[in-house]
Formats: sequence, C-alpha cells, structure tokens
Amino acid sequence: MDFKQVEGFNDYVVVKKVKNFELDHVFECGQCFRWNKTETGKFIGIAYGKVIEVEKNGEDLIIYNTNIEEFKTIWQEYFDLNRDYTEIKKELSKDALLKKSVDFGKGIRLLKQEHFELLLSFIISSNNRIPMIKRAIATISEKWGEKIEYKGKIYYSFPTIEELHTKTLEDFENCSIGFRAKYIFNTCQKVYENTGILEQIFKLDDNECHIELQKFMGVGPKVADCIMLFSMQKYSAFPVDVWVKRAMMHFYVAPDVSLKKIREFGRDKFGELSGFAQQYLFYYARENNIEV
Ligand code: 8HG
Repeated sequence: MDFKQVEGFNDYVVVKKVKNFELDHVFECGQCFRWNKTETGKFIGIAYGKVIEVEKNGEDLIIYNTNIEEFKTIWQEYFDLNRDYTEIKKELSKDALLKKSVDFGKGIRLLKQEHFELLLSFIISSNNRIPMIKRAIATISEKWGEKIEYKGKIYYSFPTIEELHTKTLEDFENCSIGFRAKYIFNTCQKVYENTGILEQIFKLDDNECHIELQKFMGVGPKVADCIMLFSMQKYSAFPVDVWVKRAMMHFYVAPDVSLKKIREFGRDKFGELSGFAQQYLFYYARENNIEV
C-alpha cells in the first residue's frame, strides 16, 4: 500500500504519507484526458460522475469535493493506492536503460478508469494528438453528459451508453472526430446491444482481452492495449505509439522494426510489468521530445 492513512473532513480528505505520487506525472503521462491543471498547480478532473480537485502538500495528498466513503469506494482504487510502486520501480530499474525513464517519471501511477469511457476515448485517440483528443471528449461530454457544479463552474460527466446509443452518425460527425465518428457510432450500437460485454471482456485474461477488444470498429492492437492497460488492469499490455516506438528505438531496438515486433520485444522483456514500463517510457519520450 502506498499511503499510511486517510483523514476525512467535511468536503475533502487528506491521504497521509503518500508514496510514488506526483500530480504532473500521474495526469500528464498520457493515460487520461479529463484532468486539467489549475493556476495554482492543483488538478481538477471528472471521473465516476464526480468532479474532484487534488493537491499535493509535502507527502499529503488532499482530495477536495469528496468524503471518506467515496475515497474508500472510488478514489483509493482509482488512484491505484493499494499498489506498491516502490517495488515495481525497483524491479524495472534493474534494467539500467529503463532506470532513466523510471527516475524521470517516478510519481506515475496507472489510474483505473471506466471501461466505456476509455473504449471511446482511445478510439478517438487513433492518429490523433492529445490536446485534440481532450477537446473532442470534452465536446461529447458537454453535449450529452450530466452537469456537475463545482466552485461555481459547470463540468460534465462522460455520457452513459443509454444516452449515447440514441445518437446518430451525424451527431458524432459534429464532434470534430473526423473519420472516427463512424467507429464511435458503431461501437455505441454494439455496446448497447450486448449488455455487459465490457464487464465480460474485463474478466478475460490479457491475451483474450486484447483480441476481443479489437472486435470493436476502430480498435487495433495499439488502442486495445491502451484500453486494457488504463481501464482493465491488464498490466502485460504494451501499447506502442510513436513515442514508445521512439523510446524503444532510442534504448533498445533497431530502427526498421515493425510496431508488432516492438510490442513483442517489450512484452518479452518486461513481462507482467510491461504496462508500467511502457508508461515510464511514453512519459520520458514525450516530455523530452526524443528523436531517433
Ligand atoms: O499512455 C499512452 N501510451 C501510448 N503508447 N500511447 C498513448 C498514450 N496516451 C495517449 O494518448 N496515447 C496515444 O498516443 C494517443 C495518440 O495516438 C498518441 C499521442 O502521442
């Protein structure tokens, strides 16, 4: 467990002695799209139909607009606080090349995000840039999500399948997601017609999960890996996008290797910790704008 105890107050909680948790690392390592930094260096995010604000004060993590019950039922898991990242980092740092990325992103934790939201979010992510992805998801939420007020400002939850399955292809074409509109439309229909399908996929082992996710339109190997890793707790996933490819070429493999080969190489090398290794590499490569 990566914290000592939690204290509840009226509308916030203080998580004491939190280890391996840096706000910038967690929220800007590419895994989430609904968190934004405030002028004072805190982050405000929307998840599980709620808006929370988080602050780091020394070793304390303060979560505003919540209470101790919610912390125990939602946020403790969401922030993956039961996991010992010191152990993971120790293991990965045995690889002298990976150690550099681990040290750089030392406060990264993998969030446990909602299946349906992540499925659509990562379909939107294909051949797309993170600021554009964030904008598109915000647009979809503003159109069809629930209003949530926090500190006099309105935020929007990510819409439910009940809400989205009634939307037309044209509705999605008006969300600035280009060719992905038809994937989103088709996927919403499929999820609606197969109640519980994402729960079923969640229960599969890593390799089956990767295969089943690719049966959704717009989900290839890379997108499936992201959904597995960021919402289905499949930590042998190794999504290879342009940044991970550059990092792998920079540190390990020859330049003319295919994405598939890089994925296999990564999974062989890092095993059950592949997903964590990938995240340190992604963050390192993107923040340092590495080139090969
Ligand atoms: O965390 C991520 N890992 C990988 N491998 N790819 C990601 C992550 N986050 C994220 O948005 N992407 C995708 O990479 C989106 C987009 O296709 C590209 C941005 O660099």
